[in-house]
Formats: sequence, structure tokens, C-alpha cells
Amino acid sequence: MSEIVEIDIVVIGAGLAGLRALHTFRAQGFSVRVLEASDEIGGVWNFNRYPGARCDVESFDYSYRFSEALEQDWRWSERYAKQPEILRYINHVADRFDLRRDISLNTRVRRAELQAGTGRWIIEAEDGQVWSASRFVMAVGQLSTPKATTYPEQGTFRGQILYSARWPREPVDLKGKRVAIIGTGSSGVQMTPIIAAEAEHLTVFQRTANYSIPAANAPVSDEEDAAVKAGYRARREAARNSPSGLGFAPDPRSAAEVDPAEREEAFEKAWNRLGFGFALTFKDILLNQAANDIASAFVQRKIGEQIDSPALRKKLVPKGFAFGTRRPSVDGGYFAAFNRPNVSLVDISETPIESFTANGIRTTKEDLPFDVVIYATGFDVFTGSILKIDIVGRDNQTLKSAWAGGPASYLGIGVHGFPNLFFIGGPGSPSLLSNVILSSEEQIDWLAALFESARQADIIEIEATAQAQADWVDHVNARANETLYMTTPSYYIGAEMPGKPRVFMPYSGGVRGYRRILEKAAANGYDGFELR
Ligand code: N01
Repeated sequence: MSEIVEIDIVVIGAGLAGLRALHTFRAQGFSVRVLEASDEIGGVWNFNRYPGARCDVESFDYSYRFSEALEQDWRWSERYAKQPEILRYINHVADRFDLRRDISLNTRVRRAELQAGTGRWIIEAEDGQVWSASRFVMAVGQLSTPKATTYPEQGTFRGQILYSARWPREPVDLKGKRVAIIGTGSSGVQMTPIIAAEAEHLTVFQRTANYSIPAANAPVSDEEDAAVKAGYRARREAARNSPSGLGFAPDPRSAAEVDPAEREEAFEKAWNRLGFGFALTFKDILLNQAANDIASAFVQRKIGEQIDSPALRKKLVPKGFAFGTRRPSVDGGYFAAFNRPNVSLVDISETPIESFTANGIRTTKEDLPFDVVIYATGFDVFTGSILKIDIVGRDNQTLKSAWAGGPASYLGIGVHGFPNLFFIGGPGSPSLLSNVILSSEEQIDWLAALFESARQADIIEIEATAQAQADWVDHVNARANETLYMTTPSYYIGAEMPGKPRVFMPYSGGVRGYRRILEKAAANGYDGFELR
């Protein structure tokens, strides 16, 4: 073991959240070290380099709000930025705010243990480096541990296997190739039209048909750029006060009560302009089955209209679950790609994949030849990257055992039994149900104030109380039960991994509601945390 480095704060993860945490905590005068497993910063935007990868939150909103100069200087080229542009932005931020000197790349943390009596965390990397920190912040992302999907005989396949979430940095030439994509979540949906235009033949393996809304992407004109920048503060405030941090307020009426012609017009407008925000056309699409049925039927019709073949339409139009209860995609021509003669669909709910062969994939119906197979099968969401690290709290309790029945926390930020351990974007916070960068910045500002107040009062340990945690878990569940999310197996409830506890993980009470709860806790002396 190498010499232990004493430091105020260790942050794990150099993605958007970790970098903002570094900037903020360092500006307060704390010594901070960010530990990052990759050889590059950027988190998901470093790893997900597949063709067509772009954000489905508008660039003006999917960006930091902490620096007005940065807001004014940065020029987004498109309404929904592509992955390379977002990665350039992240690197610009790292350089502009001189962040790199406090980031250790190629540093994968394997273990963190609370040191009895001192409140300090001893954090060990795989290469033997060790830090001792008085505050330990995890900013490891929710979609950062890809599922290790495999099929029998995979090793015999003579072609190339690629992963959407570990896409190579060097260009991949798919021209003239027979390509398979397994998975039709946002990643599969985004890459399909791009690869369809390049490959000789593309076969998409679909297990569950996914709702998807057109992205309505467009270049950002100089006029739009100037207009947004002139009113940026108001735009940020609107986002903070909107349900998902996307900036628009839903029509306060029920979709079920609005005159059908007026409703159709509202849906049409949202379909053509709002992308992901379509789910917020009316206030109760995710709350009320009757309202959702109407919205689901609209989306199903719109999807069906894009597909020429009746047989394909039947397979590709999602059914059997409420729109929005699994994360919908935002696409740039996904369904229309299936009208091309070089694109086909295999519905693996009917003809499952049996195995790989030397030349491709064998389903229960046929052998299909491929040169390249792409896994776009998603992630071990919310807890995958947290629980990969062996985290040992008070009385030798591991976080894995504490969360054996699913993640429990207070405010999604602290866990009883694990003083001085904090999460950004963790389970129990709005995270993936929100504009995640906005939610991360809220939490980081709140943590910064907590750390400052603890420093002034010589507080060594900050720990969520058992009661506050139990009450928060009840509250998260109560809010989830007011929604339709619980009606559908999804990664929000751990259904993406066999054997994972079925617990609703994000906080569905909205970013504004969540912020008010944070503000109230702070105003009451960080109510729910024991400061000692
Ligand atoms: O992953 P997913 P993703 N055999 O979990 C299928 C964000 N994101 O990487 O639904 C065969 O959504 C699985 O089928 P089923 C966004 O939050 C954003 O696409 O489990 N198939 C599903 O079709 C998104 O929600 C953008 O039946 C298997 C797919 O693989 C999240 O990341 C872009 C399988 C996985 O879909 C994850 O998206 C990309 C198996 N064994 C991602 N296992 C933006 O636009 C799973 N599947 C910003």
C-alpha cells in the first residue's frame, strides 16, 4: 500500500457532476481530489461514442449554470448537441476552470472504509494509491455500468462485437457490412438510422418496442443564441421551477378533460417541438391512467404513421404499457429507417436469440449472418457503479448489505450508518427523472453549504438519522405510488437486471419539490442529519 494522502474531499467520477463538485468545493477552500477510472474525463459522454449519440435535453438547458461567463461564451451548434460537442464542452470547462490538476485519471476505486472514531474514509484505488478524506462524495453516474449481456457461443463468432456504452475512439467503418443491433432503448434507437444509412444491411433485435418522439433537432441560429443568452437567468429559473428541470410547465388541465380537438392540437404541437417534453403536455399524463391512455394512443398512432409495412407496424408500435413509464426515446428517424430495403427487424420476444455462431446469430427460427454485432442492451442502472465499490461503513457494515433490499437513503444524499458519504444523482433523488445536470448542480450547491456550515461548527461527522431515512424512503414510495411508474417493469424499479430488488429508485416529486425539501432541511439546521 502506498502512502496515505490526507485530503478534505474525495469525489469519485469526473463526469459533469464530479467536475462541478470539484470546482465548487475547491472554490470554498477545501482540498479536493477527483478519482476517475477512465483515461479521460466526461463520464457517459466519454464512453458513449456510438454513431448518432446526442443529448435529448436541449443544449441550452443541458449545460452548467454556475458561470454566467461560460454560458455567454459557449456557442452550441445544435438544439440537441451531439456527443463530441458535449465532450468538447466538458473539456473546455475542465481547462477554463483549471480542474485537471485535481483529477487522477486511470484511477479505479475498489474499496472505501470508514475509519472508526475519526469520521474519515480510507479510499483505495486498484493501483494501490490510498486517500484519507473527511468527506467522500460519489458522482459515479446512473448509467455508467453497462450490462454484461452475452449469449452462448459468443466466443466462436468470427466478426466484431461492439458495445454502445464502450464505443471505440477510433472511427468504426460499417460501410458494406452486415450489422446487428441488439436493444431498442435510447442508444439503439439513436444509432439505427445512422447505421442504416451506412451498412450494407442492418438487423435490429427488439425485445420490447419503445415509445419514441421525434427530436425536432435543428441548428441554433445566431438570433436564437442571442435571444437565449439575453434571457439566460430567467430560463435557468424556469428550468429550476419546472417539474423535470426542462423549463416548460405542463398545461395544468387533465388530458382527459380537454376538448378533443384542442387536445389533438396541443399534442401535435408538442410532438413537433418538445421531444422528451411531450410527456409534460398535460399535467397528468404520468399520473392518471385515462389521461395516459389518450397520450399513449396519440403516440402509437404517430409511430404507426411512420412505418410502411403493416406487419412491421404491428411489431414496432409499443403496446402493453403506459407511455412514459419506461424512459421514452427521442429519435432522428428511427421508425422510418425500417422502410429502407436494407433494414430488418427480429422480434426476439417471438423468436429469441439462441446463440452466436461463427458467422452470426442463431434465433429459434433461423441463422442470420453478421460482420458486426452491437450490444445496446443498457446498464445496471442507479446502483451498478456504486455497489461495484466495496464500501464499508460503521460497525463493518457494507453498503451492499445495507442495500440488499434496494437502496435506502435520506434525500438521496446520505445513508444511515455511512457518515460523511454523500451521493450526487443517487437513488432517492430526481436524477434520471430530471434534467440530470440541473439536479446535480442543485445537490452540489446544497452540499457545499452543508460542508461550510459543518466546517464552521467543527463538525466531524454528518450522518443521516435512521428515522429521517425511513421517512424519506416512505415519501419516495408515496410519491411514486401517485404516478403510473409502478405499473410497468422498468429500470426505474430495478427490472433491468435479473435478481435486482424491485424498488422505485428515483424521486418522482419533481426538481422544484425536491429543491424545496432540501432548502427546508438546510433552514432547519440540516434536519434529518446528525451533525456531531
Ligand atoms: O439502454 P436501455 P440504453 N437481450 O436500458 C434490450 C439514456 N440515454 O443504453 O426493454 C436482448 O434503455 C432492452 O430490452 P427490454 C436514457 O436515459 C440517453 O438504450 O429490457 N435485448 C432494451 O430494448 C436511456 O433510457 C440518450 O425488453 C436486451 C435495450 O436493450 C438510458 O440512457 C441516449 C437484453 C436497453 O435499453 C439507457 O439507454 C442513450 C438482452 N439480454 C441513452 N437486455 C439520449 O438521447 C436488454 N435488452 C440522451
